[in-house]
Amino acid sequence: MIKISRYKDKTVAVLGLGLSGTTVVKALLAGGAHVVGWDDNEEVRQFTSAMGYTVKDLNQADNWKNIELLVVSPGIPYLYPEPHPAVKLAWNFGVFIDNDVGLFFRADFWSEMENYDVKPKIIAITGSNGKSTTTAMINHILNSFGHDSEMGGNIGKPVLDLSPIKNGDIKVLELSSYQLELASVIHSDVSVFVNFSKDHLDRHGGVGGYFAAKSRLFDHGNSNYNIVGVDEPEGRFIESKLRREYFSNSGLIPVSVESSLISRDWGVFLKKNFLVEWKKGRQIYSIDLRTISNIFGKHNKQNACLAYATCRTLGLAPRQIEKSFSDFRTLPHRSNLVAQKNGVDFVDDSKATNANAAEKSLSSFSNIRWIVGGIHKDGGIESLKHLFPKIKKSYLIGESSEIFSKTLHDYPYEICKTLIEAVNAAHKDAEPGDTILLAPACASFDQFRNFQERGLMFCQLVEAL
Ligand code: UMA
Ligand code: ADP
Repeated sequence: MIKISRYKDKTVAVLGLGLSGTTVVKALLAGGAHVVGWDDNEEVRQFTSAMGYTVKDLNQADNWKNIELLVVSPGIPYLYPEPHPAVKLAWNFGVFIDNDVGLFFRADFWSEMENYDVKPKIIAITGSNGKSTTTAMINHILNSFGHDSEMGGNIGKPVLDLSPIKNGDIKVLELSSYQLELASVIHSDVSVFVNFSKDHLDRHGGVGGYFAAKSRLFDHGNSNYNIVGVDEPEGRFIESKLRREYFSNSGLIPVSVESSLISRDWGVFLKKNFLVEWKKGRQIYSIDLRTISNIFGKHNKQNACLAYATCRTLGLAPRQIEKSFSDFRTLPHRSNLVAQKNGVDFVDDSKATNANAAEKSLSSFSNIRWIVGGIHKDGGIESLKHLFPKIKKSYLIGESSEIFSKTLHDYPYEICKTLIEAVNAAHKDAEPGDTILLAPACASFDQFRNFQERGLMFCQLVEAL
């Protein structure tokens, strides 16, 4: 755990006591702060009550005396669709607001950098889809080179839960739009922009707000190196902005899986399934990604190109990066083949929580029986219409069933309501050669605690067939 000492003897309020909130409480208590905590869920308050913080309802103005700082959890609405009442009170009382990421970048070790022989490094990754996989790949490559590298952030380990920074450490941080929106300070040695598609629009007041939150990582002066996926206009906008601000290309590596970047000083791109590193008008190295089974689909090749480019800025050798790709293990619930029964493949892509992510797995398989639905995002599955002809049948679950049935109306579908019904129905219909694919294109919260629970239940149901 990373201790936060700058609030010693001061009172800090922590809103939301989930993974990040409880870690903030521990980090502040260890640093000698008085911590006032609140979660709107009573069960959570009871569950965490032994941690040593004082429970106070932060929705009540009377409870705001002497509070120096409010730390807000990423899942709590800050501005849109409606600011949380405690956030409004903090604004009214002029209380400084931050989150765990801002506290991480304000921790003591930043002022002690000159004491390290080998300066610790931070790599920060954001984007719409592929953040976790890219984060895990970078961390894997660094560890296989013998670096002391650790990953955290949105990937599931709160940043303050990482081990204290030591000489030569590398921390690889996945940062979501929720985290970037609010962090008081952000700076990294290498920043990575994976890609961009619409997500979380309700929380950011639309696509502009969502992009503004993500692009905070690329504010002038935040990073020494920037690795930017340029296959969407938003990536090209960031690339152009950085080039303009620095009057130089030296710290910038654009990455593409759609076009050859031979016009750039330095670029990494995909050409006929080969990863190509291009620098100063010549090819430096290439890797045949067809031979690496864990890097399947164009989306994973995009993640591999970004991870490769990131590691090159740290001076790692191309041949060694290539070698470590081959023993990279994909994270659970990201297009994993979980079983093969009677010639039918079962694939768990529970992490496909939006249409863009689901598109990648629908494109990667054939003879698909698609389990889809939950809490749908803006635009639903309209953008996937071009893939409907290749889907044998869709099995609709969750809140979105009715609206998705309208989008799918000319194609075979069945409303199943629950995951259990969907797995059973798809299994009953399936023929050898089919793939039963859970790629919901939706958030899970109508029926599950999170995407992990949804994915685990799918695996259990499949095992029991
Ligand atoms: N709560 C309130 N009031 C509210 C809303 C929530 O009190 O109005 C409370 C809940 O009762 C709950 C707590 O807040 O007890 C939950 O806080 P949280 O939603 O911020 O969740 P954490 O457990 O702290 O997990 C967060 C991230 N969650 C979200 O951003 C929603 C995790 O990302 C992250 O792994 C973790 O911090 C560690 O950094 C998850 C996620 O879904 C995986 N991220 C989104 C995504 O990837 O799309 C952005
Ligand atoms: P994130 O952390 O951004 O949600 P993950 O690596 O966890 O990303 O992958 C989430 C889902 O998105 C996976 O289920 C996969 O199908 C899809 N995906 C992975 N990488 C990419 C990518 N580069 N582009 C688009 N979709 C991707």
